[in-house]
Amino acid sequence: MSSTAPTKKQPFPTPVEISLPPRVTFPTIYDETMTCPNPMLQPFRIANLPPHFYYLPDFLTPSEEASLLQKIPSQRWTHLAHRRLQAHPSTLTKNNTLLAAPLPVWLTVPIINRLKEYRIFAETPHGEPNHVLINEYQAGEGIMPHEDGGAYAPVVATISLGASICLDIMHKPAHVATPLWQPDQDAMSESPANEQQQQYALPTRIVQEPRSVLVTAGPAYREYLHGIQARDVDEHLGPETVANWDLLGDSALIASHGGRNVRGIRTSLTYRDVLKVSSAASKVLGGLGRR
Ligand SMILES: O=C(O)CCC(=O)C(=O)O
Repeated sequence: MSSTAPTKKQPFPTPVEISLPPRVTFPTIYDETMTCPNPMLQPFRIANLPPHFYYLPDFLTPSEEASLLQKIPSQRWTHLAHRRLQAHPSTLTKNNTLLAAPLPVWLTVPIINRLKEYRIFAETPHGEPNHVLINEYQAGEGIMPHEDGGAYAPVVATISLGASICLDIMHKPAHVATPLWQPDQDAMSESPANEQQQQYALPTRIVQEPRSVLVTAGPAYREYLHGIQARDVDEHLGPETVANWDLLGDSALIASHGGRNVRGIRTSLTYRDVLKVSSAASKVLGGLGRR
């Protein structure tokens, strides 16, 4: 016979337990110095930008790209004035917490393992992305310059699908000419701060080709703004005006069009590691169908 001990009634709502993983240090492979201790990423560093911007062309195959585009659920879009978006597994709560839930398989295979091969999220608290924001831009649409903020570990991997687009990188408006990264102190004393800054001609542009991934981490994540101009054509693209020109998979294609990129429908998948994850809130709110 089973024992039926009386249970104490719990007050509702259940207290929200935020589980922070044991490793909460920020990445050291993406520190303030110019060096890249990750040999997997070193060949892909955008040399004429501050650390740590990496551009990997052909991260996906054309059939993987087609399959991903076909699997994006059509009923989940939120329509904004100049783009539409959807978040997986869900949007964050008002206090930037992710309700614990797995990413759908179509967003993880083969991408997460490939990101792991390059050790891109190796030092973030969860060791892999737990959140994907999908943005879709028609030609003529864009996103205002912004930073991604403190809800996430300072590493983002942006996969581009469908068409090429230019991402603008710029200083924050309150930028003062204080070097944000220094190889060593001697170099600093020999060179005025503004000279150090001029080593990187900002604002600049990164071309994101379909099937590429752009990794933005550490100082690159924290200290700069990124945005996409709402335009139909990106013009004057070449080695002098595009920071990642040498890393592009097909710069000859752009050159053959006279340095012009006629925009098409471009979809981005931004993979991030949300710091605060709540299992308890997930049980309570997840059942209410939050997405
Ligand atoms: O679509 C992109 O490449 C940029 C997206 C972005 O900046 C964001 O989701 O915060």
